[in-house]
Amino acid sequence: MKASRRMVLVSNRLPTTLESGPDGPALKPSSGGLVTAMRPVFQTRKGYWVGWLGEGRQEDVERLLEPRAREGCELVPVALTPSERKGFYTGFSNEIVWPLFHDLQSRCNFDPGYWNSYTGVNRKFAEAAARVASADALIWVHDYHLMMVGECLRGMGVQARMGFFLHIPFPALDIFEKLPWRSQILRALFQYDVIGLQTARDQRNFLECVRRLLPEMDLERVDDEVRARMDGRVTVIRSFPIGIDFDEFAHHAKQVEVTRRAEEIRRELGGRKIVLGVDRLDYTKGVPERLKAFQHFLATWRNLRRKISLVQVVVPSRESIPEYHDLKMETERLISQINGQYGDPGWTPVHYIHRRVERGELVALYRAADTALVTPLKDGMNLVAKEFCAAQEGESGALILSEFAGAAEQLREGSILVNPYDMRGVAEALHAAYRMPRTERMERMKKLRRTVRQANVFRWCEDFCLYLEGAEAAKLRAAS
Ligand code: GDG
Repeated sequence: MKASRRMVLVSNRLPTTLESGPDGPALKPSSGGLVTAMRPVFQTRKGYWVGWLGEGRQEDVERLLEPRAREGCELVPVALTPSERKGFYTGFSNEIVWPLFHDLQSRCNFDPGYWNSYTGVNRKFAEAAARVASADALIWVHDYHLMMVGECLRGMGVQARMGFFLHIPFPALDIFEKLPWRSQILRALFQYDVIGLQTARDQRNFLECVRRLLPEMDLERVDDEVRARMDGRVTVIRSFPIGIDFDEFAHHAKQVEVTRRAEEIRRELGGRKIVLGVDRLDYTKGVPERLKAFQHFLATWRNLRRKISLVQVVVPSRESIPEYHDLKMETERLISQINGQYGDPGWTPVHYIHRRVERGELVALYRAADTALVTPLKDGMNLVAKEFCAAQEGESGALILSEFAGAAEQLREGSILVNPYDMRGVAEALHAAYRMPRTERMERMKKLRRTVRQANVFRWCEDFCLYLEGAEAAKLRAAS
């Protein structure tokens, strides 16, 4: 049956994952930035969301999804075999595209066998989307796992408007060129009507690759968008920096129980200054580098040793990949080294939380923190930086932000920008944040909050959808 509603989201994961619990299989919220961003959008727009639900039996999947379908949000699960998961997800997506697009080419495993699995699974996602998409549907495909879905859909005769949004960075030409399947992927992307990237940096890189690898493409810049023409199709390439649901975060942060919990955290940490890190376990997030910078800080400013603690939340992720396991070991080794070297019975320098914390606890941590240390080696955007600002009810927290996070383009003014590879620089930024007068911190945070409030996730979605709907919608907006 075809859908009467119009939006068909397609992403690797659905917003919920099937997991086995004490009472049998249950649906748990999925983690990660894409799901955090898309969940509020999906709740307001309704429609279909096509993605992988996790490993489970078909009858459990159907039974658990049924109540959601009645609410009008239909989740369309794509079943994958273990070997498909390995070749498509663990292999091509996370051992090739993820490290390469984050400029970490030495971590890539260019196993030629992964490509077939990637294209085969992309076809499966396309088939699932085609089953529910009506002719007037807007199909919105997300992220690096699914770059070939548009081409598959066109091959099946789907004429609907289609957009693609890349949540991770797009690399510079000399890095992208290393991808053995560079031309197939680049060409396939032009089956979409809109290609959305996070930042102007990504748009620049993408265009440089197109100019070199697809020289027949006719490119025309119109303000901040670029129109690409080939074989009678026009594709718009533009940056759409993703945001968060600011009001929801700000509202949540003001709740009595969150306020109480934030005070409790402060008390539990002995009233010391709290520096907070929140990351998925991933080598792009720069956690070991951050720990070394904190170690350098403690070694340099001896007088501040008992006055500050780092709380580092690390959410388990991609545990089937050996590199991620090694990273966990390295992180834990560094934490125990710092705590062993500097801690004493009344003070633990690094508090380590290795699990997904509840949303309320996360917001309480954001509120309790004096400084957020967000230092990815490279990041598409980084929502943690924005969430921290939204939760700063007292408006006095300091944000130390990597210049290689996409968020740095918008949050330059107000944050303390650092090079995450520069241990001394990050330690100095921590010291600057510690010493910064409250009035300056408040002024900076006010600016940050204004930016995050304005460029929120609904605005992002609206902007993207306007382009997805086509030239007519864009003209109407311009005229209004
Ligand atoms: C990709 C891109 C881009 C984290 N720990 C917990 C928890 N989280 C939530 C955060 C945040 C999300 O996970 C992480 O988002 P990021 O943006 O920081 O990072 P990625 O997962 O790598 O996301 C990224 C994003 O897509 C969106 O386009 O910004 O650059 O890599 O929302 O709050 N949530 C809960 N407990 C935790 O312990 N509840």
